[in-house]
Order: sequence, then C-alpha cells, then structure tokens
Amino acid sequence: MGRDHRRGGNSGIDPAELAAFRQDVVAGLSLPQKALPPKHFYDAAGSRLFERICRLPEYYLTRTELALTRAHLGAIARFTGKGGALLEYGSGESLKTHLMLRAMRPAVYMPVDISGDALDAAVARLAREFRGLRIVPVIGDFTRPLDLPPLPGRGRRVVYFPGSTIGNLTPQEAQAFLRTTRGQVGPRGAMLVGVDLKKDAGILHAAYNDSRGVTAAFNLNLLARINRELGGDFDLRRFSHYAFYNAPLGRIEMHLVSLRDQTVNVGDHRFAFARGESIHTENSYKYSVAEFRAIAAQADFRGEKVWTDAKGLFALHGLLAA
Ligand code: AVJ
Repeated sequence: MGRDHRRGGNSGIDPAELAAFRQDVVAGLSLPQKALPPKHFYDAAGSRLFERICRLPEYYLTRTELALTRAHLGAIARFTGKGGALLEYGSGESLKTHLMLRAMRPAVYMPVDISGDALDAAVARLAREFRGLRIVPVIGDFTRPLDLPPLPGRGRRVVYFPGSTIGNLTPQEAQAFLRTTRGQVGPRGAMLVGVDLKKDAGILHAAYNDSRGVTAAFNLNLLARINRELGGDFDLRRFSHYAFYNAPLGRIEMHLVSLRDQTVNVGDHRFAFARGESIHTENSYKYSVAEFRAIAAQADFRGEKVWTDAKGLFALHGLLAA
C-alpha cells in the first residue's frame, strides 16, 4: 500500500538515507562546536534503546502523555471532529496513535516517517485493525520541506505530532515548522501537539541521566552507528554521555564528551578532538503553556485547548487555524 510514495527498498540500508547521514556527519563534525542532528539516533539499535528509555522510571514523558491522552480522549475527539484526515509525524506504531484513530475515526490516515521499515510495520498492523481506513504512508523528514500528496477528503485536516519531538527544534525552527503545518491543514485545520513542560531541573536531569545508563547508551549508539554505516573508528570508551538543563535557553542539551585528545576517522575524513571537547547531539526544549502558545500564534495557530497532567509535567496542545 502506498509504495509509490516510498523512497527505496525495504531491506538493509536505504542508499539515500545513508548519503544524507554521511553528509550530516561530515558537516557536523567539521563545525567549531561539533554537532550531529538527533534524527540519526534512530537506527534499529537506537530505536530499541529509545523504547527502553520510554519505559524508564525517570523518563516521565511517554507515560505521562499516554495517560493524558487516555484520560481526555473524548474531549480530544470532540476537538478534532470525526471522519476527517489525520496526518501524523511519526510512524504510527505507538499506542497513542491507536487511541487517536479509535476516537477520531478519520477517513484518511497519513503517517510520515524517515524510516520505511517502521512505516511498513505500522501500516500492516493498522490496516488489519482499522478496516476501511485509507492509509497513505509517506517517507519524509519533518525537519525539511516536504511535498505531501494532497490530503484527500473534505473533512477537517488534523496534524498529530506527539512525543515532544518538536522540542528537538529551536523555537525559531518550531515556529517555521508550525507555519508549514498550518499551510498543510488549511483554514479549517487543527493540530494536536505534545510538548514537554518547564519544570524542576532535578526532574529533567534525572530523565536524561537515568541510573541504568540507557540514555548514555542511546547517545553513544550514534558513534556506533557511524562506525557501522560510515566506516568510522570511534572508540566508544573514549567518549562519555553528558546531559544538562540549560536554564537560560529552556532546554536539555545532550553531548558526547571526548575523554582525551584523539583523532577519529570516518571514511576518508579525519576529525581531531581535544580532551573535554564535545559533540552536541540533541536539544530538548521545554515550554510553559504560554510560551508554546506564543510560538503557535506566530504561525497563525490559536491555542484553543490544552490538556495537562496533575503534576504539570506534560502538555497536549489543541491548536486551531487562526
Ligand atoms: C523523542 C525528542 C522527545 O527529547 O526527550 C530521550 C529524545 N533523548 N532521551 C526527548 C530523548 C534522550 C526525546 N524526544
């Protein structure tokens, strides 16, 4: 189903994805502050590690958003309306997607993900569970402009973007992304977006420095992936996971810190690291309800509804085209 929208084969590594990965790594490790985009965390091993993160006691985000979605499902479905088109940035593998599809009963569901394999698996399962649902999978990357097939149907168009993935973008990038989304859903459209809230720095610190070291393994897997796919020779014992809350900027930063002066090869490229120098691997922005609504307003979305948990950990925003 929908293979005509698809980029490549379904076994091994997609050559286009590999080329993009190589380009990002060479460019990112050539910067004065070395940096790698977090989207490359999610190879098969990284996706498994992320699923383990989601089950960690310290990582409150996933379970809080799920509980929130369950608790308010009726109100969320009244907000989206039924029978429209649901576009999700993410593969649709999550339990939250099932809940949303069951409550909203859209005519069309369009999952957008960079992993063709993840899409294949999710589409097969959803097609079995939701007979009659038109599923249009799209391989794509929400951080880049994306040519989507037109969303069919005359019902409301709703974009679902759970998981606080929007936190990976800077506020400026988030605003531009919301503006693109606003164009996709049109004048009667809506968006449901999961956003991690600002909170006590100790809670944030624990969530990104878990006691079992799963987040550290997730971060370091990026170097293992470079070794596996790009012929790198990173010695993982010579780098360490470092995550902290940058309060002035309102974000968790993740880095990989070089434990000594060293040189690393990636294919034909050589990169020098001083002891203590880091690769910045992820930002995870945290927004108060008012801060996020202000960004949405700049993109012509009005904050219509917001659902939060009792502890004020996580927010699900219901935005309407303004
Ligand atoms: C998937 C981007 C929401 O920022 O919390 C989890 C990724 N990184 N632990 C986040 C992540 C380290 C996660 N997002």
